Amino acid sequence: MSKLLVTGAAGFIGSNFVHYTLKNKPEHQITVLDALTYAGNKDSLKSVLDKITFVKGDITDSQLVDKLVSQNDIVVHFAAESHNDNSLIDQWPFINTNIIGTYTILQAIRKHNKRLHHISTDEVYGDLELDDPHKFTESTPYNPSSPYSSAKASSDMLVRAWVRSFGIQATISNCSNNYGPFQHIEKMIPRQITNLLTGERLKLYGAGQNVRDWIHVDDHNSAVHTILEKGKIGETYLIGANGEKSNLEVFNLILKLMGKDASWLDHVKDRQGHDMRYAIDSSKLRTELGWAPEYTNFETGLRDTIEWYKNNQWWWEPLKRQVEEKYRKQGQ
Ligand code: NAD
Ligand code: TDX
Repeated sequence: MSKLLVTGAAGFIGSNFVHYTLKNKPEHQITVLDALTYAGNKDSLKSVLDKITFVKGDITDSQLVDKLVSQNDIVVHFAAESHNDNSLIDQWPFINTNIIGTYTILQAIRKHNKRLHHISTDEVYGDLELDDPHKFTESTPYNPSSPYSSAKASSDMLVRAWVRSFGIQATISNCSNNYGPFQHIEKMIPRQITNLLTGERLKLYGAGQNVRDWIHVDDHNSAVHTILEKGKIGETYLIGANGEKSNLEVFNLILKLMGKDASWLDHVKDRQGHDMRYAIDSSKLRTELGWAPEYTNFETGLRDTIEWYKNNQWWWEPLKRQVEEKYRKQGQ
């Protein structure tokens, strides 16, 4: 049994991590630390609030972080500003949360000699050409493109430096694009599903050739547990499920699964500095730690996700008008 402090667990992946852990690893005790920013929603944990401790607070609050870290065994650090489009408009929250917040956690981990698992992204590696035969590996040089990914890259560098200089017990994982329930409707897949559910058309950036490497959120979280149990301190593990798809392919699949034709698709303004392609080689995690994904059929996972948004309108509907208003102002 371990006492887990999970940061950012009112968000998409963190809330799924809590549900996954309670179901599959019930021996752990969970405390959540989340600032409930625009991206956090306590309702994502509504069904399990009696089984966890929920603390509303900021990861840059050093006194609070120090206290919570001292009371727990392991910190699983999901909290971040996570949306690339937002990082092109206002950079400070990304610098503050992703860099200063991670620094604050590192200082507490160091002081109390606790274990940290730092959640990061494949975007730290920059992007690949569409015809590049290589995928990202743990030794690919960092080359982030956006304010979001450069702030995440900075946080990874801090973790590595604290391991090397101060010997803290930390691991890092860099995962590809997640999909599944409880994802904020600003993100590509839930935005398109909820557009169709509210009679709006799909909004594809540019020509839609950009490729993302999709993984179901439960597979990301099973990999995080594998690293917590078997990962080697100081190591980085890439998490991916061989799910490369162009955005246009994903949009066409959403149209098909929701019974609409191509007239429901709009091409809108492209993202500034838009990364072309991400692709993960997760051999290290698979061969050294024995992990494998369970959701190997993207269409099935996407169909389940569509069903979830259909059945949980209460969760996303209050946000929809405001999110679309923001995109409309950006020409997207
Ligand atoms: P999200 O935006 O859905 O959730 C982020 C959560 O962090 C929210 O609940 C928010 O309230 C909280 N938070 C933000 N700033 C905070 C602060 N200063 N103090 C405390 N809490 C704060 O993000 P997500 O998509 O669940 O991503 C979680 C993590 O996984 C991030 O570190 C992200 O970089 C990483 N990641 C995401 C993906 C993806 O596809 N979504 C892929 C790879 C890695
Ligand atoms: O309406 C849209 N139309 C569209 O074509 C939106 C919101 C996005 N897109 C495109 C941009 C990207 O090529 O879809 C792709 C995916 O976009 P996002 O959902 O914004 O994700 P991305 O920028 O790839 O980043 C995500 O995966 C890596 C997460 O938001 C990050 O937190 C994670 O690190």
